[in-house]
Parts: sequence; structure tokens; C-alpha cells
Amino acid sequence: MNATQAGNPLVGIVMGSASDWDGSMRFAHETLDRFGVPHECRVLSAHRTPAETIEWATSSQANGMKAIIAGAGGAAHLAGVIAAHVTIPVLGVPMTSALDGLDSLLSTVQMPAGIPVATFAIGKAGATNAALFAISILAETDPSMREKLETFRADKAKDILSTKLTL
Ligand code: RP5
Repeated sequence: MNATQAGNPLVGIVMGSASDWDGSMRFAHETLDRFGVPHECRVLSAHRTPAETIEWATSSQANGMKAIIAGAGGAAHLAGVIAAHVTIPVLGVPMTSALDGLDSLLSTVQMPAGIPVATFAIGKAGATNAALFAISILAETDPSMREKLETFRADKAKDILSTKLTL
């Protein structure tokens, strides 16, 4: 086990508000937990705590973090601001909001060319898939992670194929 696996988080989960946790961002955490990925969960805001957000993102990259999952709602600029300060992949998850998340989705996805944010579905599905995507990134250099991902998908396929409908 290398130093990063022993102690430092490989993936960061950050959200603009504690209100993003239940129903959405907790599923990114649960997915990473299920795969045994060392990770960190933080509440940091691009507009309420801008300096702390940048400090956390840049120091996390310096300490070996491989990807950041950023969830935000409304004028959702958290993922974009973080992406402007790091070169590791930033995975944006739009939160539900006053406009059912459409505002967050467009804010997160419409990054001008040059600073990419990979954008996922709104809410729970996006948070889950962002975590799975981060695991795919880790699997590039960690064969055990790739095996877990293959098992996870095989289990999902078995669930579908064994589904019995009551007619
Ligand atoms: C964003 O504003 C957060 O990501 C959250 O989705 C939204 C609302 O935040 P609260 O007013 O619930 O703290 O910054």
C-alpha cells in the first residue's frame, strides 16, 4: 500500500451546502465507500467561502488527490471555480434547486472552452455516477479497482436478468 492509499484521500467530494448531502451527494460517498476508495467529504462554497475552497482544492491535488466531485445548486459555479485551480479531473454534479436543477445543470455543464468540468445527471444519479466515474479513473492504475468495477456491473446485470414481473 502506498502513502496515498494509506492516508491521503484519492477522491474529494465537495458540496456548496449541507443541504446538498441528503438525497444527493451522500450517494457519491456511499459509492466510494462500497469500493473502498479513500475519500474526503467537505462543505465548501464558491461564493460563501471562496478562499477556503481554492485552498482545499489546490492542497488536495498537491497531496495526491486524483479527482474531485463537486456538487452545487442554483448558480452552480463550484465545480468550475475548482476546475480553474486544479488540473486533476473535476466531476460536476448539479443539485436540485428552485428550477428543478435545470439552472444548476446548465451552470455546471456550460463551461467555456479551456477549463473542463465533466458534468453528470442532476442529484442522486449524478452523484452515484460521478463516484463510479472517479473509480474508473482510479482503475486505470489500480487493477483491483477495475476488478471491483467489473464485479459491480456483473451484479447489476444479474439483478436485471433475474427480475420477475408480476403481471
Ligand atoms: C448552493 O446553493 C448550494 O450548492 C446549494 O445547492 C444551494 C442552496 O444552498 P442553501 O441555501 O441550502 O445553503 O451554493
